[in-house]
Amino acid sequence: MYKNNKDFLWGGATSACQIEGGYDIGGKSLTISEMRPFNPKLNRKNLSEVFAYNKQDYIDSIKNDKGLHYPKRYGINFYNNYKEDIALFKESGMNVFRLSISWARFFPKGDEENPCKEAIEFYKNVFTECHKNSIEPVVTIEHSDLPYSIIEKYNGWLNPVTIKLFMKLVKVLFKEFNQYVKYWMPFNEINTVLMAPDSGAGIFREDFKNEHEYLQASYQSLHHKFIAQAEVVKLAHSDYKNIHIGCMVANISTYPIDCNPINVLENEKYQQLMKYFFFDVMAKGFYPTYMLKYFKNNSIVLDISDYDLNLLKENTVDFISFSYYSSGTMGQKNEEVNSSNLVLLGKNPFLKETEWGWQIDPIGLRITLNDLWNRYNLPLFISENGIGVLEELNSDETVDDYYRIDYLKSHIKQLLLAIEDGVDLFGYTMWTPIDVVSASTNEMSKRYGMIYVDYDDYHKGTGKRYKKSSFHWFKNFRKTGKL
Ligand code: BGP
Repeated sequence: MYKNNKDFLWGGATSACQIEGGYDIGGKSLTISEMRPFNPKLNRKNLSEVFAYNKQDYIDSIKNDKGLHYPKRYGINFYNNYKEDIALFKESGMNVFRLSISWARFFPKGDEENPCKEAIEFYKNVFTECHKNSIEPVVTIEHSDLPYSIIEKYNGWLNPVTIKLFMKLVKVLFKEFNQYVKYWMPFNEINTVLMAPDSGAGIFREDFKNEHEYLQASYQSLHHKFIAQAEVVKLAHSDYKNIHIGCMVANISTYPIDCNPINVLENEKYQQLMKYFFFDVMAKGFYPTYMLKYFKNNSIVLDISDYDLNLLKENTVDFISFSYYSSGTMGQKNEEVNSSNLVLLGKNPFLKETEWGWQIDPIGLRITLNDLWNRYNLPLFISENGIGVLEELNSDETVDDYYRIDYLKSHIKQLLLAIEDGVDLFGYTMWTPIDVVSASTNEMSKRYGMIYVDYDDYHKGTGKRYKKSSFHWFKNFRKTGKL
């Protein structure tokens, strides 16, 4: 179904809370991501600082924001600017735009009887605009933006009631938008529940007696997300045969630091826990043996019913999607660097790294594609790939982002080689077509886009859009097929 090259989806990805703004329009409530302030003193390379918020910080952000700035409430004002942005996407040659909807726009309290009309109208307009510009919208349903009302009232994803609230949202989305959107991903980077349980699941360390309880609650919340994911597949397969459901996992790629079997084994175990587990449950439909062993060895007891096991088995995904930014190494006596915004991994002497310490590894993308295709035999979609850099607009209103061109070019080259290897890949969305607020550090100045947006970390600026060199490069690539 996906093999025809002219139908290959080439484009870019974003998320609602990083672009939309309009945080209180149409009765919208706050989401967990919109409650994290920008901290100018943050050490960008230190992940523990990046994630150093506690429950009280979030609560304070509603009642008393102490003059702090919350960049995700403003995004890049896509809410009002979507027509111009989508026109620019078309001009760049994009034929796919991955975006997410904001749950808190549809059900601000989480459990209302009916959805807000403004939300339905807004996304209908956005999807219509995409189609007018020959762009296929691909939609993520929850992208790190659980409504805080659901956390406050129900304890987020730890409570199985949240599955019901989520399905209520999904029913509205499928009913209203199934004619506009063919490809859906229920969750962005579902594995972030374990690495950032606050934004991934809406649970906070302070609410648990110890680390063990916190970890167990994280796995239980993850299980509820797996169930919700399977319920979405079930609904689509029974009532909406025209749509396809994919899973989305933050791909954590690691190599053993050397060929010492001890390190090779350590790497294999790490890959099971941090990567294969998630794909296995959603693509194969069961909890793998290595995970059951892990739970047993760590005294983690989960509430999983026979209904759940059957649901997972019967409702596996139609395609697999993942984000890919970098890779790292595993093994003993290894110097640690950031590898993406989620985990610390070992340094690889063969790779260069970005300003944030993310190691750049295009060949790793080809390895990952081959690995996932051979393991699951499901169509693949690369839903995020890109480079974050501090950039300023030149006096002639351009940005010469040759490093981004290099990054994208080298990764696209490897994905084309993977297709030659026989991998069934049907789409690639770079992160991002346009500058957005950074997910982890909340900075605007960490820029990923082919289009520069004139806002600073405090949302000061004109909001005007400017084409970077990468925009022209991508446009030419789409026109000529030449990298
Ligand atoms: C992924 C998220 C995105 C995105 C990207 C870059 O984990 O799905 O939302 O922002 O990482 O991360 P950051 O913005 O932290 O540099």
